[in-house]
Amino acid sequence: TSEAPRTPLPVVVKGACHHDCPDTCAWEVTVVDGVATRLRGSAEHPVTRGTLCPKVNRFLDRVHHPDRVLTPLRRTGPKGDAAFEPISWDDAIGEIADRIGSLREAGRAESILQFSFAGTQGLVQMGVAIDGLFDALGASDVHRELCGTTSWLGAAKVLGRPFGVDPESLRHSRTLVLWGTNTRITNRHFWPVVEEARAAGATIVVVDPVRTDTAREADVFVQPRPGTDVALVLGLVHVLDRDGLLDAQWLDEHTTGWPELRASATSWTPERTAQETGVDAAQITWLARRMAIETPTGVRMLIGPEHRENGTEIQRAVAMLPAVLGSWREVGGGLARSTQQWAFSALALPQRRPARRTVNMARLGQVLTDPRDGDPHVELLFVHNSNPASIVPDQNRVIAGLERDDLFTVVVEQFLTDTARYADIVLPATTQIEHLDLAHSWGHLYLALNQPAIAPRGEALPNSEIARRLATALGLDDPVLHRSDEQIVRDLLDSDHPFLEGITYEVLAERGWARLAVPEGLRPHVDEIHGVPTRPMRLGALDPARGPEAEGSDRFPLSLISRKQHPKFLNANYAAFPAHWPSSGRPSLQIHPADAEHRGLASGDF
Ligand SMILES: Nc1nc2c(c(=O)[nH]1)N[C@H]1C(S)=C(S)[C@@H](COP(=O)(O)OP(=O)(O)OC[C@H]3O[C@@H](n4cnc5c(=O)[nH]c(N)nc54)[C@H](O)[C@@H]3O)O[C@H]1N2
Ligand SMILES: Nc1nc2c(c(=O)[nH]1)N[C@H]1C(S)=C(S)[C@@H](COP(=O)(O)OP(=O)(O)OC[C@H]3O[C@@H](n4cnc5c(=O)[nH]c(N)nc54)[C@H](O)[C@@H]3O)O[C@H]1N2
Ligand code: SF4
Ligand SMILES: [Mo]
Repeated sequence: TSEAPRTPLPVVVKGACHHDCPDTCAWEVTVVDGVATRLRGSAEHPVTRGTLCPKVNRFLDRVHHPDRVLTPLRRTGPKGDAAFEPISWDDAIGEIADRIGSLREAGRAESILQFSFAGTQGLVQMGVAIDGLFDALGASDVHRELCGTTSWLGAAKVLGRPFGVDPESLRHSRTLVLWGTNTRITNRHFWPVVEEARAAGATIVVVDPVRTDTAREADVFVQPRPGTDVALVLGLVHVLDRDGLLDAQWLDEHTTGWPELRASATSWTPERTAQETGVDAAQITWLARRMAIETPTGVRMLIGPEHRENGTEIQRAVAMLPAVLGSWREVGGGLARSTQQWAFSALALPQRRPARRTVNMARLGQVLTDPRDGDPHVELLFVHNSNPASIVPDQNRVIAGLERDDLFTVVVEQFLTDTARYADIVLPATTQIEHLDLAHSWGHLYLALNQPAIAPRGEALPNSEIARRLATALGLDDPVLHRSDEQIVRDLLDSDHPFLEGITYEVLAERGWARLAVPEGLRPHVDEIHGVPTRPMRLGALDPARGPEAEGSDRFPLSLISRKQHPKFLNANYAAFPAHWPSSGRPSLQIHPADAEHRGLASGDF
């Protein structure tokens, strides 16, 4: 199963989308004579339901795009100019291994930094294989924390290990609040669940500072000022308490910190909350009552508000609402957030050897440009699965770092991205239909086996194979570093956790995907989850302060919302493909007419 088929008769190969997207669609690739002729969403998969999305419908064009990097490349011009010559794999691996080897010998292994994120979320190609190599080298490691960690921390402060409810269970909600998430664009395979709930009588509420595509389809749209969500939660708690809508016994048995939360909400009358948030006082009262009375009440949140200065506190506040209300008691109630905890608690993920130095990926620009930042200074940067010149904050500084003459940069990529243009060596990476992987999801409870449908194009190699070749060149012979991709997947599944009951490599290879064996109706943070303590939920005083970005601040009079708004982009992917561009053909900024007018800006200016 780990070889791509090559027969004249059409063969259907099962796989799954690699993108950092909560939907993790299961797909089927039709292959004729080694050529992929068709890609479609699995019709049987309960979340994919036979469709992919506008980003990935043309994925085969991406695989066969003339701009694919298909051989190793060595830089021949100034950094950033994308002037390269093709070289052989032996030369590329040899040169990188020499550089790594001499830094190791000089006792400067920590001046090697691997930088990667979630270009593919497949566990083998995202990290397991390459992490093993860099752990063995004792190199500096990257905290892959640009997405979801702020949100995780906020939720974890309340929930401990923040298992959310299965998003599919929200079809039973009667009140469904999509809080700071743009489902129609970012999590489109969850939308049918929303519609099922609505058809069964649910009211769909969207809480977002922007009237998004999702807000337009809601029954009720609540539009707070950016970052004022903590005040909004305080206002809701105030009404719930004032109107006697809370269950003292539930609070007593399942939570701690209610007295402190209650005290912090005392002054947040609907009127005061309205002043702070811009949401109508009557709507605040309505929402609180609705969430308490028309149950089950489900709250859906991904990561939108985590980009705010007070992002952790916002997530913490929103995570408190279902706890205060006791929504977790009912199937269809509770907080539905990233489901990653479910899969991660079950799979046999390898133990990471603690790296001696760990770099916060958001600080890459600082780390590369300031010799006093971290010791030793980074001399070798190995990028895979990421495009830091585009996705890391403080872009000018990141680029200044990538321009450093004394930095040796390797980029493993499918395309000459903004980052790859600065590389000393570019290594050609396979795409998802050219390699094997195990896909878990942060938006549902299914695992999928992605089997290679076609042979690698040109000389492209999977990240895992690159790690094995480097290990060989560096004389690292620990068998763990030389496991095949299939063996890595088998090892990941080799766990006696009950959620993996009945899920074997063979079952996945045959069916393509399987639902984690999580019992139907299991209520996280109410029921026991295999010995993981998830109770009591921790309430406490909430802090509505918004930090320096608060409105009216002299330093930051405006609040930037950098949301995901293009139906055909996925983070930095596809920006080089005109067929994926917005109709205007260039990036745009939406600004409130009042803010625009007083700066002399009008629609269409650029
Ligand atoms: N088409 C498309 N889909 C994607 C992606 C993509 O790039 N394009 N990226 C994928 C990835 S990596 C991720 S992490 C997910 C993210 O999925 P989401 O979290 O759903 O997406 P975002 O657009 O980051 O944020 C959602 C909403 O949060 C709102 N928001 C911002 N600040 C605040 C605030 O202070 N309070 C409240 N209540 N709302 C606020 C924004 O206006 C936005 O509408 O999407 C995934 N799906
Ligand atoms: N300005 C801005 N910055 C952002 C965000 C934003 O919305 N706006 N969103 C933030 C969020 S939520 C996230 S998740 C991050 C995303 O940050 P990243 O994970 O870095 O972004 P992606 O664009 O998803 O993927 C990066 C690269 O991975 C490559 N890739 C895909 N598959 C493979 C593979 O198998 N092997 C190798 N070697 N490479 C592969 C793709 O070609 C792509 O260029 O960005 C964050 N930063
Ligand atoms: S990007 Fe998301 S919605 Fe599109 S095919 Fe991949 S997993 Fe599905
Ligand atoms: Mo993300």
